[in-house]
Amino acid sequence: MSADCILFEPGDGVARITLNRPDVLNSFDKAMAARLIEVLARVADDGSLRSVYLTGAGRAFCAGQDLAEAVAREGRGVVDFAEHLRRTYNPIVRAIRALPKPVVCGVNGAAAGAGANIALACDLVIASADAKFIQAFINIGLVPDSGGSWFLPRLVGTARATALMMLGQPLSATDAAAMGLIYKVVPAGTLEEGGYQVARQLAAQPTQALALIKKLLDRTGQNTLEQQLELEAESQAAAGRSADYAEGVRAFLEKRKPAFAGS
Ligand code: T3D
Repeated sequence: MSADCILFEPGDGVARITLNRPDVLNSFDKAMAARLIEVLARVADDGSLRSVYLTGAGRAFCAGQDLAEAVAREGRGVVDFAEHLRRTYNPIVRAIRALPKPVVCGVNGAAAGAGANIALACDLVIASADAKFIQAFINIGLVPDSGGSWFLPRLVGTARATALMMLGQPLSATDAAAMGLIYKVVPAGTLEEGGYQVARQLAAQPTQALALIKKLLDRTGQNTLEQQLELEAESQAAAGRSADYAEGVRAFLEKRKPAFAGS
């Protein structure tokens, strides 16, 4: 497996992960999917890494499944799409959602198919003004995967999700932000300031509280108000036991900036 298909650059408490197959718009082959799963597991285990910045090399974020590899698979006569998803995209989406650290996706260009939905699985999506989002599956006779049919209706409502999934047309970053699909758009060429710097800021914030917020957001769609109130109570109890809470309050009373250690 070529390690270079995913660049992993830790620094400033941020795990910078770059999808790196620019010649094919960072589309996923089996090796890149496996390497991303491996790198996400490493980030989960490393307490010094307190946020993730996921982006793409070159002019695109990710064009989804490598269609040349998909055709080669068919040529070998073993086309088990379900098994392919279970071994590649599903573990990636699960790893992003289960990571107890915020994941910022810096969408630097086209995000299509599984590439679009892996972006939507991240906690904060920040896109360059020249980026676009495409539920490209229908254009080749497939259905959305990588959590798209779960994330899209929750983010933009059923009417818009239906149109995006059924029509398969590109959605500009500006329109994506306007309809609440992503957090925000930054001018082309400024993702480093607008995207990476957000990941850097998050890496200096109270990591445990951020992980608890992520869990609260993940549960809110399924929970009743009663259940969510109880989860908030339990989460606050956990946050209140953290060293970062003690530091936050001490810093406030001492009128200084808090230095959160992430513990
Ligand atoms: O198979 C399974 O197991 C099921 C899983 C499915 C998951 C999925 O993600 S299905 C969806 C797969 N993705 C797509 O259908 C998107 C295909 N790509 C595009 O529609 C366009 O490339 C874009 C809209 C993303 C960008 O268009 P554009 O005009 O900016 O670039 P381009 O010229 O189309 O692409 C540039 C190169 O990248 C080109 O190669 P070349 O001609 O320079 O040698 C193109 O073939 C290559 N490329 C782009 N996307 C893919 C790809 N090569 C392989 N797989 C791709 N997905």
